[in-house]
Amino acid sequence: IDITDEVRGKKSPPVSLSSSSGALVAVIMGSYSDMNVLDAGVKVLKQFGIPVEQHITSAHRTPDWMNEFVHSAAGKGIEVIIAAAGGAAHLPGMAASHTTLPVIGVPVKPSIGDGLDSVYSILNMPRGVPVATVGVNNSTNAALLAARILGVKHKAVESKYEAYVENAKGEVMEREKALSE
Ligand code: RP5
Repeated sequence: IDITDEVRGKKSPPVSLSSSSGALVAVIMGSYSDMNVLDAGVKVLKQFGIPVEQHITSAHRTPDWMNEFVHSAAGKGIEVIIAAAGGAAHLPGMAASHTTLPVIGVPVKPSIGDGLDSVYSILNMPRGVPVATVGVNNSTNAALLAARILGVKHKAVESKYEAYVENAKGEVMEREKALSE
């Protein structure tokens, strides 16, 4: 669903956002190999007009850089962190332990297995350090959840989300209508 499309004559309202650093969402990943999984989510964020920055901040290979980036994120104007990792997927949880910003974890399917190890690594956090977890490789839902969170404060994002929901509804109903004809 392309929210930038005009659907049935309804045009998505323009989005005007700003923060001190420019980016409102930081997309961080454990490895460059996670990038292809995140492309869909980054595309959604851009369609919503949400400024985003991306970083490789491995919890295992570059723990000091991960700490440094996550600690500095809120001060730079970041409001939501999307963190993707696979296998022993510690990045989202470690990120959540270094910030009070909302962290959305994207479990990445490793080269071996179905990705459930990634899911459990991200989902089973100790009480007090929550990470919102989406489905395996589902960076689209991570981006949409980030948009919902931002929409509470940024009304332009909320309006975009409402347009997105209308478009999604319209697509289903058009297919439903075509089936019953
Ligand atoms: C994790 O290990 C990364 O998030 C990635 O999903 C997985 C494999 O990383 P590479 O060996 O491909 O760099 O840290």
